[in-house]
Amino acid sequence: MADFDFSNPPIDFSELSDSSVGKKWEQHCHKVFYDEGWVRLGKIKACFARNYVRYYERIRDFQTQPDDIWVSSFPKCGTTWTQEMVYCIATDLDFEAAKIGLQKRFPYFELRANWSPNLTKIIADNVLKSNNNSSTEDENKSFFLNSFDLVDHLERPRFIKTHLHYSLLPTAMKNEQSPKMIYVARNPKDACISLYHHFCLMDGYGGSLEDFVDAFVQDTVFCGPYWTHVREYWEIRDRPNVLFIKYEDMKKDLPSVIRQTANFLGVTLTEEKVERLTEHLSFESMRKNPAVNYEDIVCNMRSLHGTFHESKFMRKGKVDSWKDEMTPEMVAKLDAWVAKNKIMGLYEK
Ligand code: PPS
Repeated sequence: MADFDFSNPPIDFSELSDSSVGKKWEQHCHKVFYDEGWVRLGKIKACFARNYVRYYERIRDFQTQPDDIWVSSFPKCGTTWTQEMVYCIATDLDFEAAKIGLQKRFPYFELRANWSPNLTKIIADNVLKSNNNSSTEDENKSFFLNSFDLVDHLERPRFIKTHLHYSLLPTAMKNEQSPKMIYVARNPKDACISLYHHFCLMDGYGGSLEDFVDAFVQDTVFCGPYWTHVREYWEIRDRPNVLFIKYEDMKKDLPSVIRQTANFLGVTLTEEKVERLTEHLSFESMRKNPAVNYEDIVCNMRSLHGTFHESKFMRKGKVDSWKDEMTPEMVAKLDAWVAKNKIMGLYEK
């Protein structure tokens, strides 16, 4: 992989640093995490770390199993919440099994492609070796080092998380006979503020919120463009193997979304179980649950980038938290961008 030929890539890509906002984004990203810089991939110009080009074919040709269950989302849109809901429903509320870290029982498929070979080496040499607790080490090793291998070797049914745009998914995920997939969407302003804090906390992003909003509306953030991401899944929402849900609906009426998801997965839940699961999935409960709150991973990430950002993975867990921090100028930029791109029927009537 280290001698990969970028002059003859399996997918077209261009440099993110070709635009001034893209260049600024790269400057604010921590060099330990993004030493190879960023690219725009394919026709949709998806914004990823350069390492994705190396893994493009491995992702495209990935073999699915008919009973796989995938959860997909633009980052920070309720992925973890949805994963835990799906896992608990599919296992008929096996809370004992759910004590294992979510990253192990429901791994992040393309994580390996996020991190450059250099970062993977640093993690292998430092983070994992310095972990005294050997069970944590076992649990985290494959998660950190090779997500594709981890997913390949999961027991069936496999639970798989992805942030890939629909058009970048494995070919085997792209038809009505593909495994079941639940997509969770969140309004773009909350996704933006949550991703900003995530990038500062986990990846040592050094820009201001203002810089981040500029990058977000110009689609030069991790996993951008936001609208293409949501639109591609919105267009396939009626396929029998796809369920499209919204973070805001989970906040408003979680029991209903639990029932809808159970129905989609072909599981019958008693009302008592719906109630127990609603409690298990409450923000307060998930915030203190070490199997899903990622506090161990935050700790590892902090030790890598060495900066301290006052936040948590389970940060606010509410709708419209952008109102707490965004200035009228930032909101105006986002509103103009929303007006240009909005998807009728999703957040707009
Ligand atoms: S990631 O890194 O992309 O997988 O992040 P993701 O899980 O998609 O999104 C994290 C945000 O979801 C919030 N969250 C919840 N909100 C309400 N209830 C529950 N149970 C819950 N679990 C996670 C989490 O707090 C992040 O949102 P913000 O707005 O940052 O708080």
